[in-house]
Amino acid sequence: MIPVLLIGFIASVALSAVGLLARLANLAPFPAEKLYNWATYQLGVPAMFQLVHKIFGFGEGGKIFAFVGVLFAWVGGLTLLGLAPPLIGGLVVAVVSLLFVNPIWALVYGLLYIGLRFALSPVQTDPNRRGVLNTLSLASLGLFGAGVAGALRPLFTGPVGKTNVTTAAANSSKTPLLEGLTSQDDFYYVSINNEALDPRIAENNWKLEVDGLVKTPQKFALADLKTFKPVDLELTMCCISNPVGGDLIGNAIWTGLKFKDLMDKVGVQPGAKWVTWEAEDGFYESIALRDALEQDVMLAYSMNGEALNFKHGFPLRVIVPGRFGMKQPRWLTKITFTSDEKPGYWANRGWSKTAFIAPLSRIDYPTRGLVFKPGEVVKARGIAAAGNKQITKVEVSTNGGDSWLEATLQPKRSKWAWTQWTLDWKAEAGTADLGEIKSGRQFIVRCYADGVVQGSEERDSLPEAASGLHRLTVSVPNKA
Ligand SMILES: Nc1nc2c(c(=O)[nH]1)N[C@H]1C(S)=C(S)[C@@H](COP(=O)(O)O)O[C@H]1N2
Ligand SMILES: [Mo]
Repeated sequence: MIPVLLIGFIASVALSAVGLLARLANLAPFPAEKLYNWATYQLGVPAMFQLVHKIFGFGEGGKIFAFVGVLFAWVGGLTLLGLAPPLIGGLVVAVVSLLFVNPIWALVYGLLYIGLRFALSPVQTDPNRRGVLNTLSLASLGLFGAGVAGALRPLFTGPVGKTNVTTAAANSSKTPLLEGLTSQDDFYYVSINNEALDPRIAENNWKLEVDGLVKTPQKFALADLKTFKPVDLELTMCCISNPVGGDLIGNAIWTGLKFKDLMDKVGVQPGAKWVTWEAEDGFYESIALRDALEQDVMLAYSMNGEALNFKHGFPLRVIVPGRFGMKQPRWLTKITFTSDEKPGYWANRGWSKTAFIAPLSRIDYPTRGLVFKPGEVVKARGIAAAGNKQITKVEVSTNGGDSWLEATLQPKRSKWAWTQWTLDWKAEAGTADLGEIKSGRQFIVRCYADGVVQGSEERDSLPEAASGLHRLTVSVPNKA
């Protein structure tokens, strides 16, 4: 028994290693990857995606939907027809569902699975099969429970995060957002905590403490902070770990007070050179006082006219224009003025200390793999951002970089906001041989920041943010 297992284990490790080496040396494709591509195709994922895309217009989300939907349909179908052990089916569904951070999906798929089970399974009388069916029911029930719990959670979180905002730019949640803004619900989320463990601060129990090299250390309730003159700032926030073309980036109008106004109130002493921010979850960051003043740092309590929700930092977060998200603590509890620097949570773990946003650009449409007819007009669009530099031009290539077309830039409302770009391209059959997709067209985008072209060198996000150009391939089949 043991030797067989051991041999199997050694064999699979060796096979994987050989496969990986061959792949790294560009000798042969990694078998697992090949298998994945083949299976994806055979199971009908691309067809399902095209359908989802046509009906709902989803891009990346549609792919996940198609992949998981198809997987579940197969797993569920095979299981219920008695062609695969229900335990395996149930486990696959459970694991894939839980991989979705949003438990609502677990509910949706749980229901689907239960529905399929009843629709497809004939009345079982064979006692041997009853055991497996029970396992299946238990798995479905577990999923269903997780989904219900997730769906009900907002009911128990209370109204604490929903205070009103007073500024003119405030949008009620019913008013559609201005073009180019990301809603609080859609805004990306990154945290050192598990989301369930993020702080949920009650307004009554919270005060912002300001001390260190100041004349009068003070504590401010949220209501006190709202007596300062409110300012609105439209600003794009991005995580330093955002991959090229990734979606850990969003743009919102932040409302709060100027950090400078708070400084004037507490009276900063001459020896103060650094500001340290501390947050409820133990996160901390710092910035040179000079930079904090130059760069219009603010303390925000609202986002697109709504109070910050728990996820995005209720009651107060720091906004540091031009820097990555890691410089902008949420759930702020304490500000200390010091003579020395206290490097931040992520800086202490090898990430950039200054975290300036480097020029980046992204293609939002078309998404990878879309199919166009020759002559069809493709309305390409995307975003570009460069922190404290200005986007002066965006160029798009539809032929893998052989030539570049200039995109149209949308007017911006704020120098700290991303620039949206558009480009109409009349689809032509591809000429480049891009492996699998013979008539593929490779789209690439690049931006210019203060007149300088974005670097194309490819680099991972640690420690200074990812670099490289966003590229993706669509297909334009030749007329038959
Ligand atoms: N207190 C606290 N603030 C934090 C973090 C955190 O984990 N804890 N993460 C930072 C990082 S790395 C990013 S990218 C942004 C993300 O903010 P968002 O989730 O509201 O988009 O918050 C920053 N502020
Ligand atoms: Mo981040």
